[in-house]
Amino acid sequence: MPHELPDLPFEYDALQPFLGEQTLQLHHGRHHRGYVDGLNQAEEELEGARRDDDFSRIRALCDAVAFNYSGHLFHSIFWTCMSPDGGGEPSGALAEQISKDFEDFPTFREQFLAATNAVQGSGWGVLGWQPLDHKLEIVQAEKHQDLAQWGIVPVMVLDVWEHAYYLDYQNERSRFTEAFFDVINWEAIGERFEQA
Ligand code: MN3
Repeated sequence: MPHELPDLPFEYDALQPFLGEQTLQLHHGRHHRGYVDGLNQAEEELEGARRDDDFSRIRALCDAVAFNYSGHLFHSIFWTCMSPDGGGEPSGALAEQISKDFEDFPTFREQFLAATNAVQGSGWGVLGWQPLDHKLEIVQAEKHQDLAQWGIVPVMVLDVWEHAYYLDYQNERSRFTEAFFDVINWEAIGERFEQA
């Protein structure tokens, strides 16, 4: 069953001035689509490898699945982390857990921004739930999958590949990541946290 590109939960021009229409069109329609296509292709090739009993390309195929699956998953979550009606602070169970694991919301915000701004090259800032310890953790991902911590369920992700912000912010990554908090969809993130 091939993977499909999910629709954005808002129109391409809905997040202005945080992100322009062109940025979202390219990001969703080309970049995210590229990961979906790459994942489908890699899975098709794996099926062929099993059929032909030829695993000579297994290393490249495992790499392609890890990269493209993680890219598809993170983008699918990323779109739901933003809303034209977003902003403010989390509430309910998520707010309580953030206070427990990060002292308070301003400290959490500061650590998340610091970690995300410091991603080396292309990658993501990730807030995830670690079920082994029952706590929230902030981690970095390089590309889509490197530096990952096993077991973590991503709850909130922020894309800091240059394609995510360059048209609107040029090289000012930290201006983009701070503005992300103006459109952040705490309701959807809170629901994902409770599911995790
Ligand atoms: Mn991206």
